[in-house]
Amino acid sequence: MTNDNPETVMAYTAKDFRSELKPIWCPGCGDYGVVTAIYRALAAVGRPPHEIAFVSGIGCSSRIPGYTTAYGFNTVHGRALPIAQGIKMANPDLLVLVASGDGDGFSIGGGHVAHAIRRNIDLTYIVMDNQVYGLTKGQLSPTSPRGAKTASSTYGSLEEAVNPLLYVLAYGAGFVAQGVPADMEGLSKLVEAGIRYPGFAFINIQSPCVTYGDPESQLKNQKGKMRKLESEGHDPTNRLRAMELAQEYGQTLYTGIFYQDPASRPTYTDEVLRRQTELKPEALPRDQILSLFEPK
Ligand SMILES: Cc1ncc(C[n+]2csc(CCOP(=O)(O)OP(=O)(O)O)c2C)c(N)n1
Ligand code: SF4
Repeated sequence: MTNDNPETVMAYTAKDFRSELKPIWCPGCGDYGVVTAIYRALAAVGRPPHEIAFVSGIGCSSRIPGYTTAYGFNTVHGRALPIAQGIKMANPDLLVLVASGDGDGFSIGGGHVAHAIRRNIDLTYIVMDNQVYGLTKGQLSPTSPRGAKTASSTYGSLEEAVNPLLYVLAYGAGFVAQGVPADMEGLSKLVEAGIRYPGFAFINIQSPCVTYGDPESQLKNQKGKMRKLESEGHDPTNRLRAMELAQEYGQTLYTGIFYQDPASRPTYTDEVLRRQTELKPEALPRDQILSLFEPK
């Protein structure tokens, strides 16, 4: 099953996906660029807002669903993925996007990532990785580099950072990419490619926190630092090479698609639907099942 529903692919502009809610991020926060890239990607994909569900956890970055015209669910810290999986399973035709921060996604919610990946649920998982807890005012996050001085590591972090790219590749994610808001064109295309990928797609976005983040990682420095995988001649179907490149996380700012599985594996939803048809040909159609729950 893919994210495209040809019956409802129409012409949209980025504006159609922008809600009336005005973002309250700090001026200069990378998340402004991320939401703009998402508007553009959704316009390119062409599904109407009412066919899209956008789920998030808690954090500055998790405000994103509210700034779009899609159905939104700002859930609880770290639990965006389980809820998004349930939404997708109950509504296989919905296009489901998930937004997290690095804390939301790889600290409190880290345990859920592996399971969403191994089930290959057709979700686009966007993590705004600013290497700090922004919303709670600048504590150490799982992707903060060793030595990072934050509100909760005044003398410098003693811990190694989690590598989100290597983590999802190790669990077998079929689509793994990294982008930066400073490269709006490139980031919009990555988000679009992630949405179009028929399975679990992960996009790590280095989205700087201007208030508590490392001054070196800010937007103005991103263009000079980024190295496009495409220009480096990387073959995105080579998973082992993708893992080698992913080891550079925190040192080299690679952008683009690290890995895209050329053979599209069946998603969990595909498998369930197939088994329902093959093993239970006598199963009731969905509307008849729902009618059983209606009050008499
Ligand atoms: C169960 C629970 N624990 C802790 C918190 C406090 N809390 C809210 S957001 C957050 C971390 C935010 O960091 P991140 O996920 O990286 O997102 P950012 O704000 O940087 O975008 C924490 C610890 C909470 N809301 N719920
Ligand atoms: S605290 Fe950081 S992450 Fe949160 S809105 Fe401000 S700049 Fe963005």
